[in-house]
Amino acid sequence: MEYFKNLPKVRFEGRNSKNPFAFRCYDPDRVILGKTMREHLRFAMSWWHNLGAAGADMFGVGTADKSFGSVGNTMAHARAKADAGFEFMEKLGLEYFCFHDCDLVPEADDISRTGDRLDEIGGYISEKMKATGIKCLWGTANLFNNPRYMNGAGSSNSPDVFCFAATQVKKALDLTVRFGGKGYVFWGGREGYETLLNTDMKLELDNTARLMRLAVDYGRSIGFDGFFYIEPKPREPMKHQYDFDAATAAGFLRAYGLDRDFRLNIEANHATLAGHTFSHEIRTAAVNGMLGSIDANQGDTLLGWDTDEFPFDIYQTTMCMYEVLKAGGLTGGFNFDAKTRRPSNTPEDMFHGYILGMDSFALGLINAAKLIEDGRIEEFVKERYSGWRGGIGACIISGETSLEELAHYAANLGAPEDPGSGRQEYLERIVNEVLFGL
Ligand code: XUL
Ligand code: CO
Repeated sequence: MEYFKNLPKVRFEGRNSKNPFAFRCYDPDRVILGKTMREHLRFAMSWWHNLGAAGADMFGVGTADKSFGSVGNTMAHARAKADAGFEFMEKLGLEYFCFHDCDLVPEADDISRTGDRLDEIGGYISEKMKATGIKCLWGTANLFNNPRYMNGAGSSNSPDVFCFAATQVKKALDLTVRFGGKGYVFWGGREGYETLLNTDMKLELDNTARLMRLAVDYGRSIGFDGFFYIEPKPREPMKHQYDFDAATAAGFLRAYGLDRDFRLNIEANHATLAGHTFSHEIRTAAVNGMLGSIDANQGDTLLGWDTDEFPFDIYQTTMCMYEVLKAGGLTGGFNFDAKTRRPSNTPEDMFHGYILGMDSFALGLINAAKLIEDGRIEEFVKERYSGWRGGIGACIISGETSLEELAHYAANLGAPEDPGSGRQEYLERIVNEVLFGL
């Protein structure tokens, strides 16, 4: 059965195309800086938003029909979602998907029965993967929806709840390995707290790390050779999230000796909620040697929550790709953790969302490569720090000096050399020149 009947396979047609169901920038085979666009970008469909989210918010029920011709909360619906999902990915040329356990099947009352359902759908999806060549970018367990996680999962006050979380992680890892997935994500979900008055923060942090360590040990024992990822997020659902931002997550991973197995999955909307730019979070992950994967979306700075919009802001996609290219690429890919707006409620809108997102990142990649090839920005930064490549700067970097020696040096100088203008406006104009020929 065809689910998106009146919707065609989306192909690259170039900048002159007026066809709304064609890519104008995403040309998978085009080579940019030595790699094809498909290799640079490795786009993934998020099972939850695309096949699950019907637009419900706290003021109203869903507006989109995501039943795919069958009744919700049944295994028949789970299979219909898989069928529709693979048709969608094939039509869009998406080569990867990402999933939570609970996106794939309805949860049963008994967790072992949910596990059986996951095994069943796992077989169904594996067949489709074989038939289409579509791959799994990463898997994860939903440790935030079920009421048992109201006080956290790994960070719950209850060891029983911890064991339920462990059961879900084990099964989600089994599935990820079965799908040949190269990533496994921990997003903090309910790992955080509302008030210190009822919270043992140290125990909660230690236990969150314990769950991750157990996952690494189990994953490696069943042949998972990819990366684990933490996906930082500052707010929502808990007031204080333990994985606040990239710097916090990097410190956490080092403190608990998890940094060999983990990288970070940076999400644009989470970055802005943390009061950072998307590029800041990517750069922070990269300088910590932890840049892994990206959840590609966009927030709304006028709204204080995670709106998960399809990326549209070309400055953001450009500066994201600039950071990614300079960091040497991702271990993962670009997962569209994004959904259409509530009034965009038709199947066509699902296509428009992905076409917008994929073209926005493709253009970001093209622009970022131009910025790198232009070289003026990199050159400026290099020159700005040139003092560190010789003289006293090189001495400090080599560690062959002391505070006394530096104090003596400064006293003899009288005044430091003018550190020079930061030239922000000049650099911003270069960005505009490269983007728009301004
Ligand atoms: C929540 C979020 C999640 C993670 C996976 O804000 O981004 O969908 O990506 O659990
Ligand atoms: Co996400």
